[in-house]
Amino acid sequence: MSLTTVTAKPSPNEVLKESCPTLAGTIAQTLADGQADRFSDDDNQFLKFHGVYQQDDRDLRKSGKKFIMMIRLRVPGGVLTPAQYLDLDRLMTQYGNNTLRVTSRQTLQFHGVLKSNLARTVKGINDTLMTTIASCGDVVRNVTASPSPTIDGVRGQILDEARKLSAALAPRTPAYHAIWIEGKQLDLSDKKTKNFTDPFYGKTYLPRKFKIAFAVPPLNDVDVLANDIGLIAIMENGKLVGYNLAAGGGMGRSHGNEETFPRLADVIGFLTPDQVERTVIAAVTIHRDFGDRSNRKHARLKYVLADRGADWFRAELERRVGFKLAPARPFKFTKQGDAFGWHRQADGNWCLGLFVETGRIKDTEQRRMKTALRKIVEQFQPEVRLTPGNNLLLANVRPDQRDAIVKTLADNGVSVANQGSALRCASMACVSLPTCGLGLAESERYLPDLITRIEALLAEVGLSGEEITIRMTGCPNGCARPYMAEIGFVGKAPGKYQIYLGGNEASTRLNRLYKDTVKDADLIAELRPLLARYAQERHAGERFGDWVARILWKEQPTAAN
Ligand code: SRM
Ligand code: SF4
Repeated sequence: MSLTTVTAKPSPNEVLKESCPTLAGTIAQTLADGQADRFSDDDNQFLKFHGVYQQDDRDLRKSGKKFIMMIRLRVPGGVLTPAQYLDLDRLMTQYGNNTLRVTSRQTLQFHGVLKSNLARTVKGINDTLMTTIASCGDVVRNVTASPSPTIDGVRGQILDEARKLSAALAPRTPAYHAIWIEGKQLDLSDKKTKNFTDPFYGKTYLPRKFKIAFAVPPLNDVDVLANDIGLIAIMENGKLVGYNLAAGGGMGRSHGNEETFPRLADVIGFLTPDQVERTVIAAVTIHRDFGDRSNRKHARLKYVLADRGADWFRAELERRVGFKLAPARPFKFTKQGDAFGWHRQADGNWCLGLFVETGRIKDTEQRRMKTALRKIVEQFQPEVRLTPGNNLLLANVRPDQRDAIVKTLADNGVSVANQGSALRCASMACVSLPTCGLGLAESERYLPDLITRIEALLAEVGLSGEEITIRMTGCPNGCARPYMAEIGFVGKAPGKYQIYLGGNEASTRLNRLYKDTVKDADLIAELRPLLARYAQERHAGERFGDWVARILWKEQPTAAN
């Protein structure tokens, strides 16, 4: 792929952003129009920067499109106060589809909000001192950070850094406040507002989204190398001395387009804590200035790195910050994923890790997770921490509250001692149908049953209780980061998936395509011989993904169709 030239024709999104740098579009007018059940296509693009996606329920398409809104919050580091959680639970019950979706970037989504309820829902979110701005759109998205408060005080420091960066990189448009908080159109009689240009992002914002994550080795619970910028904490004698900066990671690809691919971030160098903000902001400006503005499929920072190289990136970054980056310090990740059950915090309180299957907080007949969480948060006031594995932690629980919390969960069908098999608890699925407009195959609604069948298969081949990371997405965009999993299923068409194999436990290795199109009914038959061989041939303690890399990749270096 050639480097982008400045003469290339800008994509339609670039032209649209430049036409209205306030991002106001005609959102306020459409909100005020009681007859309109939807926003225009242009406003749909602007709405994303406000944290809103216009969708339709794909299950109901046969009887005509029924427009609904998805609202995504911006929650750097995924930490909610008890009062915020309760407000969100109330808003979602009143205006959403009665579920809250924990996302793979540590925030929450409301689905199914009608246009007529959109303004009051977003206002309600702001009233609880949260925001939706820049949770979507061509800007820096929700900054993720290792959610566990249990290990040491360092994570508090890192959370502060994530919040600071998130605030520094938030867009400054006055339109958000006018539309959602004051509930009116942007006043363009003011010259400054009329000629608004974002002081950092400029008139056209970024060429594409931009993602930042903080990780604390040895735990890679944020999948740090899948981000545009990763900050890997370096500790010496129990103290945080700085971060290794990694750049150019990302997952998204498109079927049939070999020029799109998942990529691991390159480790570029070491930063002291006081250098972080300036350097990350400079890295975002490299994306802003060198990202491809003519082809959105080639517009992520990973393609700048892939096309120009990590050495070019380091030199450009050093030129922009005005100092040389120190060499990266040694670090090692050994594990990804979330810690379930009870863990003691450094301050003597406790933290409870809860598995939220496919990230959906809801009530079913057997498991009333939503009800249990509301009761617990009302009564015991724990902090709620969202994880990038779509799960959650209840933090700052006093020792004397533990038993009552366990009982409330049990009364509502959620067992703390037995939250699910190791296989299930390590699984992730993206949203896909019925709300995601890009989904080609089922994901969230399909994976739980498939896991049940894989559990049975593991028992059949003598691997009961084995942990294998399995991630499914309904399309190749990679929202559940399937290309990092030991087994990744990627939707190809309705009822058909690609199978990827060979990620590792630390989430530092991309998997590879194993089969290109497999019918859902045939997935177990495809896995059976592989898992049977793995059971026979593995070394002591060897994970499935490592066996795949050691044996299968040598036998089958390229993908079969
Ligand atoms: Fe994503 C688009 C859901 C994390 C890569 N993603 C979408 C949209 C908004 C579909 C759309 O554009 O119309 C999905 C909304 C579905 C719905 O109904 O809710 C959607 N993405 C999600 C979430 C909710 C999946 C989940 O199961 O949790 C995650 C929300 C994260 C957040 O809170 O900000 C989510 N998306 C990711 C990740 C994982 C990550 O960031 O760690 C990725 C891969 C990493 C990356 O960015 O490379 C990801 N989403 C994409 C892409 C492909 C981008 C690319 O570079 O090609 C798209 C499509 C696009 O942007 O055009 C996309
Ligand atoms: Fe939608 Fe594809 Fe993302 Fe799944 S991976 S939520 S199907 S865009």
